[in-house]
Amino acid sequence: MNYDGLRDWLDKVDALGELTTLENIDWNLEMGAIVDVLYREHPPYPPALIFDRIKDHQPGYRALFGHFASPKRIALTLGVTEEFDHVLEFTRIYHERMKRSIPLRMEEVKTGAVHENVAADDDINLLNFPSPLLHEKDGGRYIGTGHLVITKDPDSDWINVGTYRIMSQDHNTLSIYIGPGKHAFIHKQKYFEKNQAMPVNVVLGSDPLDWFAASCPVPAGISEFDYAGGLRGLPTKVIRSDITGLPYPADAEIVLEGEIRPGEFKEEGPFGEWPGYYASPRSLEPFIRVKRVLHRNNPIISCANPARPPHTLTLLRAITRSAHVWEEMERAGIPDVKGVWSHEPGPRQFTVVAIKQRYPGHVKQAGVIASQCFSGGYQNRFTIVVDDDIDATRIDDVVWALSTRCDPAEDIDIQRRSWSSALDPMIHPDSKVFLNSRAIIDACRPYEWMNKFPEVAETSSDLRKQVITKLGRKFFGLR
Ligand SMILES: Cc1cc2nc3c(=O)[nH]c(=O)nc-3n(C[C@H](O)[C@H](O)[C@H](O)COP(=O)(O)O)c2cc1C
Ligand SMILES: [Mn+2]
Repeated sequence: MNYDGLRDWLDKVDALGELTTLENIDWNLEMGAIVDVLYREHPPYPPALIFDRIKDHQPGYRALFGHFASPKRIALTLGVTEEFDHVLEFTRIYHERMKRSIPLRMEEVKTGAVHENVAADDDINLLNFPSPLLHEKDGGRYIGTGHLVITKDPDSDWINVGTYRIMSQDHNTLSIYIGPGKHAFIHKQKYFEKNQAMPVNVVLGSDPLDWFAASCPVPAGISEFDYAGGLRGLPTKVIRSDITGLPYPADAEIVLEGEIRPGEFKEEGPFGEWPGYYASPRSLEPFIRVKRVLHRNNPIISCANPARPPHTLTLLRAITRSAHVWEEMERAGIPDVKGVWSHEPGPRQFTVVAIKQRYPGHVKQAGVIASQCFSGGYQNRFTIVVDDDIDATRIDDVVWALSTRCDPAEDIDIQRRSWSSALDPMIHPDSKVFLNSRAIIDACRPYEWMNKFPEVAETSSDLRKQVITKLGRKFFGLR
């Protein structure tokens, strides 16, 4: 293991030169604007940001942004020590790691640092934590944007951990938006069908690997805590709440224990979201009644700032979606997948798959699976299949393939009534049906006359080596 918990992780990120601390900043729009401008302007990998001495809040009560906005920080989190100099290479390493690691059952312990402070019932004041008002048109302060929501399937032992946005309401209630089809949504449906409240734990600040797992499309039935344990090579240490019966990590910064009751709603949103819009209007959503709060001394809340891309989540989303789609394609039996890249400005929505064509129809299979599988299906819009000489991460390469190996009349298929979401800006605000259409684009050389396809006019690899040797790698901007 590369690090031990969030605080050690922060020391290691600092040692990499990728941590900046800012003091005396206002939670009211200033934090959000600083993160937004930095993440849009700073090429290519901005630092992680810690805010301390936040206006109106106790010194030491901190907010962290940008955990996963550099390959080095993601590598630290995953314990990747292999050298890589290309983001697709890193994605392949993560994919291999995912395949090799078997989920490790979480391990129960009795106590942890999170018990340093406990407040129940009337002593609860969630407004003590420095949650930001992130965007100018947000409907409230979002305390949960980089957190864990822990729920249990009422019909089995499955403990799910997901990230679903949470807006502060008052001293002890929080609105939560869980999209249809998400695992906590399915749990909630089951409790509510029996007219029961759903117990829930919320963790605001955790080992970054736990959050990484919570934001990944881990298959139904597998706990993200166990998935994180598998990646870490050590089980996630959890404490079982005597209020909710649900686990929470022993090294959490802040834990909120509570429940969501059927038939109770409060207004939630709007919120600037990952597609880059205030996509869904203010609407009635369920809320969490918090019964007890646990926190470490000087707690750190973990935040994200989704907005017009690029933002704090775009690299994470691109890497995780790409690796999980890659895995699902292999599991579906698609041979010779050479690269998958869900492009940063449209993670999930714009996915490029590179294959080595082996048989007629291979391209279509690859495109349909990539655009409809669990990891790739949610709000997908364009899936482009390219030959393996195309670098799926390079937009100029992809546009070249589209422009020269795709005949729109023949090579674009449209799938209708597919899994979208309330955050899809193309769905009319009055619609309650979150379906979209999507294009699957074949930008490969036609299989049946591939050998007669014009030859690419580029320097051969022997001649390339020759000139690089002559003038040196530096001359060509190569490392
Ligand atoms: C910072 C962040 C915020 C997110 N917010 C939401 C949200 O508000 N609602 C939602 O349904 N999904 C949201 N997601 C996506 C889910 O966390 C993601 O799809 C995850 O895989 C869901 O877990 P599940 O598959 O166990 O449902 C968010 C993800 C991240 C990383
Ligand atoms: Mn899940």
